[in-house]
Amino acid sequence: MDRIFSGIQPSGEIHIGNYVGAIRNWARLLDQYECIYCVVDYHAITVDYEVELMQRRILETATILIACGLTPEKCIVFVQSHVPEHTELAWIFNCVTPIGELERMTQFKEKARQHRQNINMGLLDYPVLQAADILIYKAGYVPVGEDQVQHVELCREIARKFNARFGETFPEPQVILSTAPRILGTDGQAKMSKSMNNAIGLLDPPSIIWEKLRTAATCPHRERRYDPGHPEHCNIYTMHIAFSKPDQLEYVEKGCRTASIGCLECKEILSKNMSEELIPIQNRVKGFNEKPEYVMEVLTSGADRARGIARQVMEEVRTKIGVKFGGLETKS
Ligand code: AQP
Repeated sequence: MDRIFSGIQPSGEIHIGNYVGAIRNWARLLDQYECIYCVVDYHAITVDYEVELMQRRILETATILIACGLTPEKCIVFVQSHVPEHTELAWIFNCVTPIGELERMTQFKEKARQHRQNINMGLLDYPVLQAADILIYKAGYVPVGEDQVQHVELCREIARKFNARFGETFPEPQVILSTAPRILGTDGQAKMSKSMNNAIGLLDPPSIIWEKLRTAATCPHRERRYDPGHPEHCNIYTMHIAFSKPDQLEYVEKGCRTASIGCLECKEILSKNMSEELIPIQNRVKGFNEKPEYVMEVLTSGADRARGIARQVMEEVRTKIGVKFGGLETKS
């Protein structure tokens, strides 16, 4: 079975962009691949964060993954910092990665703009650690949202450079995109993001979902109720693609183009479908919150299983780069 790796940062409340762009897709791939999913806490410390909140965020994120169906019977779920081989391999990858490649990453430029007071080395190095996350498991596939495609391309380049310098070791992983790889925020402008005030939370109750959708931006070309709209330019329609069944999708698409339905009706249908899909997940999260020891156990055994693979790959890497004392005795 081919292997998949993907990760999510415990950097805030998980939102429906994370869900339809990544997590739901991860669950759909469980039967076809050997899957390894990770809460990437070391990535989340590249921007300012509240230390007291971090542990709760890690547990909340892991709980959501398990509630979305990523159970230990079907995949490995663990926390990045519990497997130190990730950061060890990242150091080695640093030594084959040109700085210029990192400086041109769109996410780095955006984050550097957002966090001018804290443009640290980790922010620049983020994609190298991400490449190590993927390649320490020799994963062939990486299911992510569209915003991460550039990083996976760099991961492939890092694999190529390492292989060219030290011999064939790593695969060049391919991206797997979901059917909704880019959800914009409720502002209809920027990508929906944990760190922006534009997200619909995966744990939002129906009343909050409706309130956020009711006031969310729609097709920018449809100024009045009787103007025909352009669903392909409307973030609400993109969310319909993610949450609505084909017949309803057709109804809102035609209704929008012909102005036979208004944006409010379109949003009501979406709000209902979204809540219907999220409520069972929210109920499972509530159940897991009552037994946090179960989630901790899943993460502990997940880290053990992940480490079993990561240790072997690091041994191979140390040998290939010439630092391993293969059979040589050290003088005391
Ligand atoms: N708006 C989105 N639409 C589709 N997919 C998305 N993803 C994130 N936002 C959207 C995908 O979710 C996975 C986990 O993302 P992440 O937590 O590792 O980091 P991110 O992409 O930086 O997510 P955020 O929400 O924007 O977090 P912050 O604000 O902390 O930077 C990834 O596969 C991502 O593509």
